[in-house]
Amino acid sequence: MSKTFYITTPIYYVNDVPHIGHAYTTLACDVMARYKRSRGFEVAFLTGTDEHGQKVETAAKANGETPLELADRVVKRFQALWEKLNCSHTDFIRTTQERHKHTVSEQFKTIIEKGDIYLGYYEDWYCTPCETFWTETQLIDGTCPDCGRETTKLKEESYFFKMSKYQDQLLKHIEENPDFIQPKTRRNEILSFVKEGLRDLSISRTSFSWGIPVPGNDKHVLYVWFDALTNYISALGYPEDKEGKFEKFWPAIHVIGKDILRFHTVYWPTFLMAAGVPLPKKVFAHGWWTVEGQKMSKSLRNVVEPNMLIDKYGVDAIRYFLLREVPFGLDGDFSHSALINRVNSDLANDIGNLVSRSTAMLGKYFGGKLPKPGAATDLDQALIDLAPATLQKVDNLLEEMAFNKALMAIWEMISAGNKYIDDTAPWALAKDPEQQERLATVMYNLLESIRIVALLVAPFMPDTAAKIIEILGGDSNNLNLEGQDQWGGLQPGIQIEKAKPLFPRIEIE
Ligand code: ME8
Repeated sequence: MSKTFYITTPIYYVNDVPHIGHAYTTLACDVMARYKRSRGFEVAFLTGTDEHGQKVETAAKANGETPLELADRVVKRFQALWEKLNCSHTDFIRTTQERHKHTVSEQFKTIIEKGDIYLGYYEDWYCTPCETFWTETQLIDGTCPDCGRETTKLKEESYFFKMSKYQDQLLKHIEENPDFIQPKTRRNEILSFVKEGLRDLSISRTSFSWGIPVPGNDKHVLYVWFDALTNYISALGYPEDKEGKFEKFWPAIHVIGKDILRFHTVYWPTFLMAAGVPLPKKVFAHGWWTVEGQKMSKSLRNVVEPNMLIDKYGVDAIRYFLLREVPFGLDGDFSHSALINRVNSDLANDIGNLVSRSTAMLGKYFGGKLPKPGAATDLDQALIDLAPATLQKVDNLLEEMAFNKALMAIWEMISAGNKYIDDTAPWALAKDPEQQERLATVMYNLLESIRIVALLVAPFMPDTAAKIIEILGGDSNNLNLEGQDQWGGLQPGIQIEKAKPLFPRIEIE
């Protein structure tokens, strides 16, 4: 049976332009997608845009354009950023696409035919920016408990989804599948939310029109979350599944920010239960980035613009920093000084120096021709054994999406390489004619450990990995671990050029 892997980002609202938070989620998914490919999986990696709803309608009106004009304009910015960030998604879904609208309508029809959707009246406090209804008791001083903004009382005819009916089934699922919601703190949060009791959910609106019409009653448009969440299966061609993608890839792993946890772990699973669709494998909610200690917001004018960062520091530096700096799942703070420190110490110093020192010495002592290694001493064996141990560690850590720990494990191998140089002192061996075989062994081991490091960092820093593999005379189009992760991949006799610095040091302005 072929190994498959399906990972998704949230679909981003088009009323905002992409910022570092969006880039973070997409990047995390990209690393997982690349890693799984590297391990021989067939990967579906989905991202896209959420284009319906009152927020988008309002933003478009304010700009004097139609909602679709706004969406068409902003979607390009997301697509361009993902390209610039080197994201390897296999599909990009827009909720205004026919394929999506079709699946959403079918999903509604299935659930209403089952008797789990009914028509009623809705009266509650509505927060337009969050597209969420709140009960009187949930409000904080009359404002939205999530964003603190004004809410308004709305009464409208609405279709309701019988979410309450699925409370026990959902609770059971979460309890029986400890990995379903990650990290653990988020799981506990949702467990207590569900235990408090689920209300039926209003899933249609009559107060605006920018959305997917309710099948059979076009006075109503579907609630934006009923619409948006369905993207994860509409992209696979559900329900007809003409191309067999649903059969092949579902269920997915959803990566989201902590802000949209409830939608993904309560609403979405209960919709799926009602429709008779298996639940996602896992929902991982990561933390939020603040900027220099403050919440990112347009009004504070501190929104970190990823394009600018990539232009200034390079794409791999950004990719590395975002996943190395903060444990995935916790909140983190973005600052230029932290970024510069990481680039200078981890990239310019650690990995950069390892590659440039090693290739320079090979040039100096062997004219760049990789020698054949002799017998391994204990010191050599320790470096050689570190490779399978690190590979195993990284496999396990990435299974848990512990990106920062996986990078730390790789960096232990990089540090071991640098220490190996200091311990073996090739410059001293070079002076001693009796030590030429020893020097050959040292040089071979060093370069071979760099080859494995390059394959390990490839999902995080694909350009850098490709550069290193090219320097080592390999095929930079094949950065797969599968079939290449055994010690001894470099063939003695190949010619290796001295590497140019991979990451120039950044001087602090
Ligand atoms: O919620 N730090 O879209 P959205 C980290 N359309 N991540 C952040 C962040 C920050 N400061 N700010 C945003 C929506 N994010 C819906 C999703 S899915 C069916 C529908 C990331 O454009 C994080 O992943 O508001 C968050 O979940 C997402 O952007 C919200 O994007």
